[in-house]
Amino acid sequence: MGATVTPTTALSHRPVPLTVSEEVADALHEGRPVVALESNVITHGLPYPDNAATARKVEQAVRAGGSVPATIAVEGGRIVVGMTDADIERFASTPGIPKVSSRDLPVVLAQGRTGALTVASCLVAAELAGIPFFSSAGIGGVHRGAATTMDVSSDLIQFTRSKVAVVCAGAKKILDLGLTLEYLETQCVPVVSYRSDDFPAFYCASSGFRSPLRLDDDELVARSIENHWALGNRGGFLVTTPVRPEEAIDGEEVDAAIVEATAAADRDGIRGQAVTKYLMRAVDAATEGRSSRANMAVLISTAEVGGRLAAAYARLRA
Ligand code: PSU
Ligand code: MN
Repeated sequence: MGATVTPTTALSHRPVPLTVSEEVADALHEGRPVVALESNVITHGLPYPDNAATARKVEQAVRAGGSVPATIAVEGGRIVVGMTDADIERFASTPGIPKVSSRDLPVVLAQGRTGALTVASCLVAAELAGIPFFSSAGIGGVHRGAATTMDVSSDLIQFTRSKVAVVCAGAKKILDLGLTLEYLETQCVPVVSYRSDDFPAFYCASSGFRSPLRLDDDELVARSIENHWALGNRGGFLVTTPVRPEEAIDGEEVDAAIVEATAAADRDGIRGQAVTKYLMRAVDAATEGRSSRANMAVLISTAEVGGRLAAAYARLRA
């Protein structure tokens, strides 16, 4: 059972249908920390049953970090904040649930449909629900070859719009991480590496690029986020934490597979929303499942850091 709340934004005339689970609603009401989690990684990121098991472990990791998890999806035209275990199992095992990014959200809601939310659309939902923290492993970014394809993930654009702090393991290794960092700089999105020097690359500990900023102390991270919003910024704040060394993939090992997969995607005419899943599956096949095992591990370890940092932020505001 969940509480039904109907928030309005300045521009909307009719409230967005939003159901918040009782546990999440209670935590928010009492000022306890909550971490929002996406559902597209369940339906499109990993195969069944690994996706369901990982989603549950990600939620446990958020709890281990001291926060309440809120996995978010759209079900029958309502945004659901705080999916149940049964919801997660159903999303994980039902083929064909569509990937819903920010721009798809209004139509999917109007049609009363069901969908899995990406990082971008999850940030929209988190902000509506009043959740200031979100965690995922590899965010979307500027794709390799974007100079001709113009493929830039909506995740990056949404960081400039939603007041939600994002804890992640950098951006996906399949992307052009130099250009991704340039975009974030241009758009004034702070990028802080937590307890490391480098901007990580998802299941690889380093992208080969240093992070613009490093902080080692939870309270300093929390204060920086608070300052970002106190300064009047409308958008998000990126905190990165690298994959654990024992769970990492060697960058060079996976790079040849990525180059090959990117060329194959081009040959096969893969475009738009389908690109990311195609590339990830191709790299996984080439690495005999090593990349998805590392993907699962980094989702879990990142979620624990997200739980800790959200807790530090809640302590500041207590
Ligand atoms: N993180 C993962 N696996 C994924 C994704 C993230 O470990 O599949 C998904 C997220 O939902 C992210 C999306 O928002 O990939 C980015 O897709 P695109 O590049 O089409 O914007
Ligand atoms: Mn894209």
